[in-house]
Amino acid sequence: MRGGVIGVAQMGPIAKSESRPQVVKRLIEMLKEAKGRNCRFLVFPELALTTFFPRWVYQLGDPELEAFFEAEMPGPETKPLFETAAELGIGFYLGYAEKTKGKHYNTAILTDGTGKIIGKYRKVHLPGHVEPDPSRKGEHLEKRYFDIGNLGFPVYEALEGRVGMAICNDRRWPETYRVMGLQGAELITLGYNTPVGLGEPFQAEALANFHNSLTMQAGAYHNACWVAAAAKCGNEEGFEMIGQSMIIAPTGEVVAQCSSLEDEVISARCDFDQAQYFKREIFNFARHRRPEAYGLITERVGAGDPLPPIESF
Ligand code: CDT
Repeated sequence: MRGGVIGVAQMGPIAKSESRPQVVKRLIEMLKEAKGRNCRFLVFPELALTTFFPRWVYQLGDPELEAFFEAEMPGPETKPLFETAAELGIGFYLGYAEKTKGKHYNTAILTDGTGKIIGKYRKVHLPGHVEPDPSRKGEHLEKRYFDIGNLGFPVYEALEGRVGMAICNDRRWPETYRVMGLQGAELITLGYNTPVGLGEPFQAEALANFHNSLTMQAGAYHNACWVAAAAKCGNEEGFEMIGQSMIIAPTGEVVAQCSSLEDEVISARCDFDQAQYFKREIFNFARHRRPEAYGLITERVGAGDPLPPIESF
C-alpha cells in the first residue's frame, strides 16, 4: 500500500518550566505508542518542543525568548527523538521555533524512517499582532517573533507518495492546500496551537472546534488528499487551547479523532490510492481548472472593488 498507517501525536500543555529533555521524553513515549499501533509516520504539533511563548510579551533579543528557538535540528537535546524514530523505523513531522542567520521562523520538518530530515517548511500566514494590546484578554504575538516563511508550500516524496506540510493558521487558507494539491500532495501533515478566550467575539470562540474541522476537511476534499493534524492543547499556563486532533480522508471524512486534551496518539490506515477517484474525476485539476479565471488570487492581497464586466450586457 502507498501511504500506510499514519499516527497523530496530540500533546497536552507544555509548562514554561518544562525542559527540552522532558518534552522530548514525552515525544519519545508517543513514538513508542505509535510503533505499537504499527504506524510508519507520526505527526507532532506546531512548536512541539516548548510552551506556546507568543502569548507573552518579550523584547526582541531577550535571552528568555531566544531560548525557545532551536539553532540546530537535531541538536543535542532533540537527537534522542531522531535516534528513537530511526530505531523504530518511523518518520515524523515536527514543528519547532527555528533561528537561523538572524531570522526566526515557525518551522516544521519531515523525516524518513531512518531519522533523516527530508523536508522543511516555514509558516507563511502569521496570525496575531506585532504590538501587544492590553485591551485583549491575552496576546498572540506571532507577527512580533517570527519572520514570514520563505519556502512556500513544498511537497516531498515520502511514504511512496507525496507529502506536504502546513502549520496552524496556514490550515485556514485554501491557498495553502491548493498549492500543495497542485504538486500532487497525497498527505498534508500539520500541527497547531489554537488558543481560545483571548478576546475574540463569543461566537468565534464557540465555533473554534467547528472552524478547525471545517477548514481541514474542506482542504482534504478539495485537493483529494489525506490530512493528519496534531494539536497542542488544554490549559497551558492558564490559557486554553483546542484539541480535536484528527485524521481526514480524501473524501473529507474524519476517520480518527482525539477525545482528550492530553498527550494522545490516534492512527488510521491512509491508503493514498483511496484518493484516485477524486483525483481522476471531480478534482482532476488538469481537466477542470481554469486559471485564466483566477487571476485575482495572485494579483490582489486584500479585497478590492469588483472588476469591470468583461462584456457589456
Ligand atoms: N498558532 C496559530 O497559528 N494559531 C492561530 C490562532 C489565531 S488567533 C490569533 C490559529 O489559526 O489557530
